[in-house]
Amino acid sequence: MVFMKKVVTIQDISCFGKCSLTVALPIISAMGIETAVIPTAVLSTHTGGFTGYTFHDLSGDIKDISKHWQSLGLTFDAIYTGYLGSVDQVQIVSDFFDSFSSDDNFIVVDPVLGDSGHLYAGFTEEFVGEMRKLCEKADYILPNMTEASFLLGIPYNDKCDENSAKEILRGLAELGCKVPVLTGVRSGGLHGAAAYDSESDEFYVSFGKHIERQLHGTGDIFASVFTGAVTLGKNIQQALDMSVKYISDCINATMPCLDEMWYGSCFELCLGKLIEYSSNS
Ligand code: PXL
Repeated sequence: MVFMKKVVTIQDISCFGKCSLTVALPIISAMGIETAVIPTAVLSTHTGGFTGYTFHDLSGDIKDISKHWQSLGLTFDAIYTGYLGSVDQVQIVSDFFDSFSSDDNFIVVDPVLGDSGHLYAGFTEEFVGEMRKLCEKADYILPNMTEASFLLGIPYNDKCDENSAKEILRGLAELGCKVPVLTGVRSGGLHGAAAYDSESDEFYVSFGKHIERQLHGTGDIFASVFTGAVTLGKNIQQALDMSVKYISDCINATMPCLDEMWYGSCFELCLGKLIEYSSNS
């Protein structure tokens, strides 16, 4: 009998725009992992560049889903959260952690707050404070440079090298999570991510190709692959390498249609490679 690994991911559905659940679900499933979802809100598009989008809050449903799942005795190997829409919602997700976390699973918080030095539309300092508290409960957090700067109250640095990354990672670990992972780290002409295991005091880095253009949704892709990789039993270095490699594949696939694809990336074209990476141990 084959026991499949099982992840639950809690984030919004942006109906158009290739981010959050519409990215996490195909990616984690392609890695051979059962993927349960809790949609936190339904938006007509994501908020990063579209205007006039709709937003339907599903905060109340999260509690009901959680109650039903507890009555069924459901358990998960990993709990992974992304974009959350309000302060209340962060608190509800925090309660979900209390109900579903155990010694046998781990929590990944992607503290989605902003990009390029700015908060996403609708986010406030109060929301940042709440997200900081959620990070305390996580085993892994996966901020980009913008999110790290808001979480730590430090200036945004868009050319963060390995040494600065180490300092930021130590600061992020002080928020209370075990393994902070920082994306958007630069090394010469390369771009990648760095991680810090606060229990063993070890740092890890992985780099791929740098492109000057920002591709929307790559943070969600990175977080989904990283979560999947750790769920499959990969160590931190392997999970970083797999995530950075897949992001590189996505960038390469998107290059020919960058102007048309301003709102996302062509990650679908690379799912075959991800299946290969996940099955090679
Ligand atoms: O990619 C992160 C993200 C997720 N969900 C929504 C967003 C964004 C970023 O803009 O707007 C709704």
